[in-house]
Amino acid sequence: MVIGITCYPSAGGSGIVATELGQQLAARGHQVHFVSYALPFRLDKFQANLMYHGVEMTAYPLFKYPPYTLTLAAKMAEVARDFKLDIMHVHYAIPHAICAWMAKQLLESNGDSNSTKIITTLHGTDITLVGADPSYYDITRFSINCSDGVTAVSKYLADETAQVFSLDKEIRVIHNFFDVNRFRPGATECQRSEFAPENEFLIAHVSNFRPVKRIIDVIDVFERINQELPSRLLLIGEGPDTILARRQVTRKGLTDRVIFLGNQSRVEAVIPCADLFLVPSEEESFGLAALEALACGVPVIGTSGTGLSEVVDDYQNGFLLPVGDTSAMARAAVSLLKDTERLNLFKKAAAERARARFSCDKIVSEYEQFYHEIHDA
Ligand code: GMT
Repeated sequence: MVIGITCYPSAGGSGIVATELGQQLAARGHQVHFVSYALPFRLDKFQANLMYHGVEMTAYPLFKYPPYTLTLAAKMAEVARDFKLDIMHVHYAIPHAICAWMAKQLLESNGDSNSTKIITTLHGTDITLVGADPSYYDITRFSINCSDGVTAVSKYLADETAQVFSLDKEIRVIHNFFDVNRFRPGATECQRSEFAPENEFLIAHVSNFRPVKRIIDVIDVFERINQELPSRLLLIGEGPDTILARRQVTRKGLTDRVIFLGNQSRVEAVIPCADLFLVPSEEESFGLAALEALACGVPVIGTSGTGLSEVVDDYQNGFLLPVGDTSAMARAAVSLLKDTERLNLFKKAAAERARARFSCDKIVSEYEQFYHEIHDA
């Protein structure tokens, strides 16, 4: 098939999933066209069947906010027409779903062949935070309804979307996935001793440091663990709360215990070194970072009542606890780290369960199947 993919190119989960999906589809022989304002974060090497089309923006003094949405829609229409896209697959509803709809209107009005089908994948905050905001609500609902096919990365998110937007439309659940050749236990390119001495535990967290990730809770849980078991905290990623995190680490006197690595395009090179992974998010529609940690054989401590419950098997490869209950999270972490036999069982179960349920082979086939269903409908 000929597939267009639009996503945010920055280091967020939706962009990562979109990029890796495009790479996997291209490897299976499909022709894939990325359309975005920058080369996606993990699209860092040449691959046959894969092309990138940058969206240009023209600055003009009248534009307080340059209308990216319009230039994106125009570029999507151009790529759909020139390459005869079968599918235009947009990741993160806002504004990509409405841009795809505008692109189709444009094709139609120009009398161009218009058999391209729009598929929108909902990732989380496009529904739970941004889409549900009154200023975006109607247009988000409209753009979901106008898509030929809609997927959500978890059942939790599909249910939430149907409820928030009172939708009757089918939302296909297609979970996120990982590349089994890259994310696996022991696949590090660095020495664990670069981060922690032999007799200390290594705790890790990866995110875009947005308020929804509750970075202060990460530090709080770590401080409690470290009070009982000497440990180090590895923080990967960057975002608006990075400054907050740095201040908190200094305030708590933990600067020699916490390592800020910033954004890393290949977390799989580092994560297998860790003993435990923390995801105390307020909301998490799926938790791709948690899945990648599990795939590397690292158990996860996360929050219950979120999409993490479809990724982490409570009491088998991690623990899920109420949002904000940092003392319970720390207790669970300490008891697991103290019990070497159980910790090893959790590590083994983490990698095995992740591979059995979320391998790229399994999930990319689900996307292919959905593309065919929508295309042939
Ligand atoms: O807000 C974020 O965490 C970024 C966001 C994104 O779209 O980049 O992440 C969401 O999509 C990921 C990929 O599907 C999911 O794994 C994350 O759980 C989800 N984030 C939230 O729901 C907070």
